[in-house]
Parts: sequence; structure tokens; C-alpha cells
Amino acid sequence: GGKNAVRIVKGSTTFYVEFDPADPAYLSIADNRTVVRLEAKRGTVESAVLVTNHGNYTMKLQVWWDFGEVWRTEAPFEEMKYYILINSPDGERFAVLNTSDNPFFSFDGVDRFPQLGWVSNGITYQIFPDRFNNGNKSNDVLALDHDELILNQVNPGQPILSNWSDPITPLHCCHQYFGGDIKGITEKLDYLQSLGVTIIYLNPISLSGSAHGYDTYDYYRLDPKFGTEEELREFLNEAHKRGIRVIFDFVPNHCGIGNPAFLDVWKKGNESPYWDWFFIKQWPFKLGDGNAYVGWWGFGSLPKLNTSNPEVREYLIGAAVHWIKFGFDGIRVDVPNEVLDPETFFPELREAVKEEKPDAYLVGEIWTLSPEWVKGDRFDSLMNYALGRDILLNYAKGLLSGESAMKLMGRYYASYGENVVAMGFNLVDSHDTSRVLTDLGGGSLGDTPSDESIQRLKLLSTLLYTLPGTPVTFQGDERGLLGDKGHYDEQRYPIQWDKANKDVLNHYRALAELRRGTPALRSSAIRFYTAEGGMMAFFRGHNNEVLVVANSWKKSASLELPQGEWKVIWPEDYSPSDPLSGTIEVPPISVIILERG
Ligand code: ARE
Ligand code: CA
Repeated sequence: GGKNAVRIVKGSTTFYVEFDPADPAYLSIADNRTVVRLEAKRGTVESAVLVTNHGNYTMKLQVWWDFGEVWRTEAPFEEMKYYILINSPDGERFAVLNTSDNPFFSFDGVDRFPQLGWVSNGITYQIFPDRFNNGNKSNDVLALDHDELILNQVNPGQPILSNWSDPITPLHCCHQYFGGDIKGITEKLDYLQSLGVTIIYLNPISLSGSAHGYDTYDYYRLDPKFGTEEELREFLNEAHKRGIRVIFDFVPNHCGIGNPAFLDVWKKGNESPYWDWFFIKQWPFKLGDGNAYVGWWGFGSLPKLNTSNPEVREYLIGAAVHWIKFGFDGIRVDVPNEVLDPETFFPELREAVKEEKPDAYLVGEIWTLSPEWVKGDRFDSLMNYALGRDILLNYAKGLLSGESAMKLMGRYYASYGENVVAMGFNLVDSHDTSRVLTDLGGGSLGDTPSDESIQRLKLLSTLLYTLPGTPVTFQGDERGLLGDKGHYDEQRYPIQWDKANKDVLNHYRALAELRRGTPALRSSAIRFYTAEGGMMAFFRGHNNEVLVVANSWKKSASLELPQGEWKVIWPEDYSPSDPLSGTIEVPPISVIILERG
């Protein structure tokens, strides 16, 4: 381990590269290859080669940004001894060596952080169960009707049970129920298949006191408003039969006030065996009083759990393992950055889950660029808002030029292991944000989006489907839905199944087909080509066999194609269809995808 930074100062120039074989950003196994990368100051490397005991591999400039760049190569995945040789532009030679006594690093791949192929190859769809589809009217109950939930009296306002197309009320985000359930999802599996979906991310389904479910009352119990365990089992079986895996939402940072441990503390104070599970500031207290105990962001409805306490850990991690045993395929973890003692809690969670199901997928809800969370001991991936929102959305809006977007992407790709990138949970929006079409200027719920906003949605979703990692669609985006978070979380409004923007729906179906038919788009490998004005272009695939060209500005751009002959594979109606070489025109607000040959 340890950072192996080579720093050589010569005259007035500083030569500086970074390489650390213990860090997946520099050395990882992706798509069954050994990927070796080094980071250098921009423009300080002329060429580099990976020297190994079974041959030399030329490194190529992969991605760059203002001050830095990454050089990358891949070797077959097998045991190897290696070092790296570098030529600087002024003709000097440097080497990245293990030690001067023993120049060779050795790599055997044992215990490396594995990539999950089903994630890299997958298309993901996020479902917010209360608002997706109502498959069983008999379980449409108000939270108040569950006897565990009498405590909902402390919730702001009376919960309401609405009909599927009733208008939004101020309780919409949290206590306006619409009756969506697990059975309703099972009924829509054919629909999801028609979108190429192979992974479903389900928002919380454990017993809770809200429509969103983040205030867990019982981690081990399915909320009866979502159905019975038999219905859940049937859903998982039907999904698995269709090659669809399902990940659930797990909330270890805080529970809800109806949680039995919390109620016991409320009743007995420090006589309760659960006293140390929470952070009580004053007792007795009124349930829901955010000043009496620590709650998530001060909310009295979300008492914070003491995850330093081994009993709490056993309870929580036990619940995660319980649902994995039940048949789920992975876990999305809520606010991991706020959980106490994350450096031991998450490795424990990971070990317990992976022991039960080695290829279970663990995704952390971290909004920012945070490589420390994905080094192999915690998460496989993070919710990639940092890529989807902070970079791609702003690019698709036309706010970032092609070059600026690309440089930001360069930082992103440099920060993570290629295996991590290939397991990326690539989303733009979710139940926590406005809908992407709204962000792109389409308006709010009920409006008619402009043609330009639809065109920008197509640009953005196409980019998402061409990048390494799994593209994630928030339920309804594929139907052209609108929803402004600032207006009572409109993005959570139920899908009205009798309405859809057919053009957008066909687009999402075509994207799934494109990705299915183009393995390079599902590979781990990406390499920048060029950027100018509103345009950016990058290669995909281990032989740079696909070129993705985007233009987010309102005027067309022209691109000089890389050497060789290319044919257009997207959009399908692009003409001419003959092989191209030389320069091509890239229409305003569009993506063109080309393949060699
Ligand atoms: C609800 C409304 C809010 C309202 C609040 C108070 O939605 O609009 O302000 O009530 O009345 C759950 C529910 C929410 C609910 C919340 C509290 O889903 O509907 O709020 O509980 O009752 C940050 C966190 C991130 C968090 C988001 C929401 O970092 O982890 O805020 N996401 C998770 C879940 C949520 C869930 C919770 C946490 C709590 O996914 O659904 O909320 O369990 C920036 C920052 C981000 C920030 C983001 C959004 O970009 O970088 O850190 O996320 O904005 O604010
Ligand atoms: Ca129902």
C-alpha cells in the first residue's frame, strides 16, 4: 500500500505523477482486464509504458482536465510483475518503481474489489411504491389504520388517502397516500421489460409512518400498505424470472417514532434497555419533539440511531441480511455520510451482506465526488448525482460548454476505479429532486413541455445510456412526466397510466435496444476524444470502437472524425448511411453515435 508518488524536480520544471497500487483508481480489474492508470500534471507526460513480466503495454492519454490527466492501459488479467516507464516532453525518462532495491510491483488479483457484471450491463428503474401502480385496492389504508401507527397523531396534519388522480395537497411528500403497492409493480413487469429494465431500485418498503417510508417502524416487516410477504415473494420471483434484479432502500441512520425501541425509551426513559440506542437530550419528552432528542436534520420524526452501539448494529445489519436472504439482490443505503462510525459500520454491513450473497450490489447515497467510499471495503458504487446532475444536467441545459463538461468528467473518471465507474449508479433525478424534464425547462406538473426541453431530455438520457455504469430512470421520466420539487414534491405524483408522451417513451425503448445491441456501451472503458463549443466526443469500448458525439448548443457543430471509417448507429434515422470519414456535422442539441467499420 501507500502512495507511490514520483516527484522529480529538475531545474525549474517539476515532474510529478501519482500511482498507488492499493487504490482502485490506479489499479483495478474491470471487464476481466487489469487496468493500470497513472495521474500526471497536465502535459508532463509524452508517453508511458507498462512493463510487465509478460510483455509491455503502451499507456494512452485517457481523460484530462485543467491541471491533470490520466494515462491508462489494460493487460490481461493474470498474475504480473510490473513497473511503469515514462518519457517527458523534454526527453527525460522516469520510472514508477516499487522500491529501488526491488523495482517490480507484483499483482496477483487475489482479494481485489470485484466488478458486478450484472450492474455494468444493466438498465435501472427507480420505483417509489406508493405512487407507481395500485395493484390491490384492499390494502389501501391510511397509515392511521395500522395499529402500530396510532402515533401518527404527531405528524403534521391528518394523513389522507387519495384517489390515484386526485390533486396534490400540502401533505403530498409524506402523508398523502395513493395506494400504490407491490402487486402493482408485479403487474407492470412486462412494461418494465419493454424498457429493457434489468434492475429495480425500490424506495423503502418496511413498515413506516409515512408515504415515503424513511421513518422505519419495523425494519424486518413489510409495510402492509404495500402488500403481504407472499405478494413480495411473488414479485421477486416474477422479476427474477425475467432477469430483473431488485435492490431495496435501507435507512440505518435513523428510524421512525413508531419503532418499538424508540417507544420503549419514550415510555421508560433511562430504565429502557434501548436508552443508549438514541441520543436523548431531555426526558420525558413529547413524541416528535425535535428538540428533545437528536433527529435527522433536526426532524423529530426521524430519531437518530446510535450505530456505535453493537446492539444497534446487530439489529440493523441483521435486517439488511434478512431482506437479502428473502431474495433481494442489493441495497441502496440512505445518508451513509451521516451514520456514526461509518469506517467500521459499513465494512461490517458489506461483509455480512456479501457473505450471504457475494454478488449483492451496495450503493451509497452520497451526492458528491467521494472516492473514499468506494475503495473496496464499503460500497460498490455511489448514487452518481455528481456525474448526472452536477455535470451532465448542466451540460444538457447548455450551461456548461463541451470542454467544461468534459474536464469535470475527467476529474470524475480520474477519481474512481474503473471497476467502480463500471458499476456506477448513473442517475440525474430521483424522488429527492425535481424531474429532469422540469430541470430542462419543460415546466411543472400539468404543463406541456416545449420541443426544446424534450430535445434536451433526449440528449441527456442518450448520454446517460452511453456512459460506463448503469443508467437509472426515475419512474415516469420515460413518459415525459414533469414535477417540481419546490412544489410539494410534485415529482412524486402518481404515474397516470392512461397518459404518456409516446415520443419520449419510444426514445427510452430505443435507448435500451441501442445499449443491448452495442456491448462497447456497456464496457468499462471510456476515453476522451475532443471537445469544442457545445460539443464533446468520447470513445467507448476496449478498442475505442464506438464514438459518442454530443452537441448541447443551439447551433450545429462540425467534428473531424478519428482515423478510419465510421458508420452512424444513432440516431437510427440518420442519413447518409454510408461509411463516413473526414468531417461530420453534428446538429444542434443532439447526440450522434458512430461505430468503426
Ligand atoms: C420532506 C420534504 C422536504 C421538506 C421536509 C421538511 O420532501 O421538501 O423540506 O419534508 O418538511 C425523507 C423524505 C422527504 C422528507 C424527509 C424528512 O423522502 O420527503 O422531506 O424524509 O421528513 C440531502 C441529503 C440526502 C437526503 C436529501 C433529501 O444529503 O441524503 O437531502 N436524501 C435521503 C432520502 C430522502 C429522505 C432522507 C434522506 C431522510 O433519499 O428521501 O427524506 O431519510 C443538495 C445536497 C444534498 C441534499 C440535496 C437535496 O444537492 O448536496 O446533500 O440531499 O441537495 O436537499
Ligand atoms: Ca393498494
